[in-house]
Amino acid sequence: MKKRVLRSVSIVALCVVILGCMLINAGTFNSAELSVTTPETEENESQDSLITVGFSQVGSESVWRSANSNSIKNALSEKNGFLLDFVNARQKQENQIKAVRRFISQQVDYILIAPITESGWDTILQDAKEAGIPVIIVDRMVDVSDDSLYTAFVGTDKYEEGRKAGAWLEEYERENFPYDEESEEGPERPLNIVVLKGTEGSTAQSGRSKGFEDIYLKHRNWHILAEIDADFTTLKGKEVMASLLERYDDIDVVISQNDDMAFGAIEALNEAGYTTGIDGDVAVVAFDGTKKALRMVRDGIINADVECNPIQGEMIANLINLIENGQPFEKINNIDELTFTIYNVNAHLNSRKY
Ligand code: GYE
Repeated sequence: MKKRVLRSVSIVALCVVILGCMLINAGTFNSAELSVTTPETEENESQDSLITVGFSQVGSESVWRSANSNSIKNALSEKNGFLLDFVNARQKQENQIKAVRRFISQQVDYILIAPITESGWDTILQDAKEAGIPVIIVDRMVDVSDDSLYTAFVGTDKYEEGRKAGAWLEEYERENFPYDEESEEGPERPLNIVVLKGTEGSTAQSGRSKGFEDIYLKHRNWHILAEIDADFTTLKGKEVMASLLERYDDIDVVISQNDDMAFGAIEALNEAGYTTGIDGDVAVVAFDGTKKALRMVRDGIINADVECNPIQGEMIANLINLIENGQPFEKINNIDELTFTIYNVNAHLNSRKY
């Protein structure tokens, strides 16, 4: 009997211990829950102090574009005080308009747009202005009736880049086909050019075309045989170059409005039996200055590469901080650039990150 009583007592005691443990566990669980809640709240609070930025990027059509996206994502990071909503427009303006409309309805603090083409922006920019949201145009420009529809621009001078390509070609001609009074050749010798254009209607296309054309018009013996849109991609660059080679067998120079199209064009030229670059059959001039292209300049496969600097994130972050603090800022911010040839490329190749 005593034994039974003892057993019951010990069972009760065991239950009490188990129950106690459960309660303690429950307590611990609660305090654990609490400790989870606290940082979350802190996170919300600290997120509230971040500057919210909606960014509509062109797409992912080129090496340049990836470098540009990474630069902006790194500079507009949470650790730098920003909350970035990055939207890839996949080369379609309608996607850009949709994204910007969403940014407006979410009342972000700033809107960044890298516009695919220049036209078609007035209405949506007017909406952003009425909502009181500053808009920073990145990389390419917009063509609007009223410049107050955007707050500032950060990018590069595409017209100047086009002129640099023309200036390089003038020098190339002087070095390779010196004027010979005896032989009727020299500047009279025709120089046949084909242009692989970037996305029609984008600043990168129109600026580079116009800049190059202004030099081109000074030379009676330069002939542009064809100018064709290859949308800034390697695939189209190759396709377009192959079709040009079916039509012309006397191309002296290919002007490719970015590196990626040049990679494709060089492949097509090689497959058709042509060599390129220094001492090659066809001279190649490209734009952007990506690492892969600079290696090809070093190896004498591309003659000249006009730099277009995609590292724009820091400049954008600085600009936003100036606006935030009510300090003066420049409306148009262009980044300085170089032209790479075999003579200077080695000094820049190692430090190139993209
Ligand atoms: O040259 C090209 C890209 O707008 C400057 O767009 C940019 C151009 C760049 O895809 O590679």
